[in-house]
Amino acid sequence: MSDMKEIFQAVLEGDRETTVTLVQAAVDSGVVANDILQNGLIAAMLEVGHQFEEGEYYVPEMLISARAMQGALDILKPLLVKAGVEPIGKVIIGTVKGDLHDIGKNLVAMMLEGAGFKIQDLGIDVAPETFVEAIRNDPNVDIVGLSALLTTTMPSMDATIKAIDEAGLRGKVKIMVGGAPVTSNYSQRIKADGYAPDAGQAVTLAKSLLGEKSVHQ
Ligand code: B1M
Repeated sequence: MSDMKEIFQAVLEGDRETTVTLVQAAVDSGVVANDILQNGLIAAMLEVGHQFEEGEYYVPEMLISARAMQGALDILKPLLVKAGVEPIGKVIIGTVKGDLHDIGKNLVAMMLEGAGFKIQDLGIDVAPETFVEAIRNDPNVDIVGLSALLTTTMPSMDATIKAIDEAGLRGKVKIMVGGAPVTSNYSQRIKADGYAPDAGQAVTLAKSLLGEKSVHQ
């Protein structure tokens, strides 16, 4: 557990080099990747957010902590993603327009990939029309995943779903949404097909949406 405290502290301080060294050491000594993720990295990012709310941290501090977390995720990715799995479905994922947060979205993409989904990651600040084009260009896409971390960008999820609808593509894909301010209620309000609060539950949801999709087609 002291490993976790040190990892937590290194991310909180935005010390990328120490974070990477500690995470590699924890992996080498047999600590499970998910423990490092939940108890070290995600816990630290929650604290970073808390410090920001308290006015103790500003944007630069959030940014360097995010870089430390990203360095650690590069180490964990091969452990979270199984290589050579036959794809069970295709997911297009992105952080919606106006929003630059990508750590949670990357984590969801990683876990989905680990569960056997083929992923097309459109990145951050993705406009509704970019999602529409990506769906139009790929006959094999099953699920579209929208991530938002800001209350001010949640309406971009609504706009994206409406754009997919207006393009006549709504019947072709299932849409799942997530991100810290997003709720199940909001997901229903904007007529998404499902909401997941974290990356683990995003995998369960994606599998169930894939099942629904094959039943209805
Ligand atoms: Co920003 N930020 N940020 N930030 N930031 C938050 C989100 C905030 C909650 C901090 C706070 O006040 N406590 C707050 C939002 C308040 C609100 O609207 N409710 C905030 C703010 C205000 C801002 C700015 C406006 C600050 C400013 O400029 N004044 C600005 C906005 C920029 C923009 O996007 N236009 C800003 C900028 C930034 C940085 C760029 C500095 C940096 C992001 C770097 C990056 O992502 N590469 C940053 C960071 C790091 C954070 C916090 C500290 C950490 C976010 C994170 O990575 N968490 C965050 C505080 C917090 O969240 N408590 C904060 C770890 C990650 C694993 O969790 O992303 O929640 P999360 O993802 C989870 C689930 O949400 C879910 O699964 C993931 C894994 O379990 N999930 C999905 C996510 N997407 C999903 C999709 C799914 C399903 C599940 O299906 C498709």
